[in-house]
Amino acid sequence: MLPIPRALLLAMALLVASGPGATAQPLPGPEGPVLLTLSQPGGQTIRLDRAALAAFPATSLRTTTIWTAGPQTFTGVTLRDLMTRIGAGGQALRAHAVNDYAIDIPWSDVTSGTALIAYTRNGQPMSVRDKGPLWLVYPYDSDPVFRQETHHARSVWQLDRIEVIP
Ligand SMILES: Nc1nc2c(c(=O)[nH]1)N[C@H]1C(S)=C(S)[C@@H](COP(=O)(O)O)O[C@H]1N2
Ligand SMILES: [Mo]
Repeated sequence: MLPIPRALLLAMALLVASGPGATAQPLPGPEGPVLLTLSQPGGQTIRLDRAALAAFPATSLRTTTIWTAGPQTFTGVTLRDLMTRIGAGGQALRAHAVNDYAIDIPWSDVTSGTALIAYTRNGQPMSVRDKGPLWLVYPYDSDPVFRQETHHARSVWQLDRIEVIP
């Protein structure tokens, strides 16, 4: 067998790594408590701790909600940024909460970038008692559509698991 130069092997490995699934790169495993588990049919199950969530592009959203008093600043990662990063696609997402509440979120809420997985509210991490540590929120003040029952039902607090529905 002919020896293959190391540099060529490295170049080949890089090509594979940046190939067609360039957005679906492996994420580092969790070191802290897992806040969110993502599962996709036929794909890997991804467990994200706070550090992994904070490593995604952060989005902030200022809005009032029916559950809080006065304008709130939520910071987190949009479903769009998260799904793009893991290379996931489907019809919907099924979002589960620690209390076994679950609801389907149509993919249009992913692509629109309006659904935010918030990990802080007014700059502070949210306790489970305070609807955390993750709360799926929408820009309620920006459009009456977000102030209807449909989007209230999608506003899952104590979010802990998301399943991609193909
Ligand atoms: N974790 C969790 N999030 C949830 C729910 C729930 O039971 N658990 N109910 C949803 C529904 S159906 C609606 S309409 C609103 C209800 O908010 P309310 O209980 O303040 O009326 O929250 C949504 N988010
Ligand atoms: Mo509801």
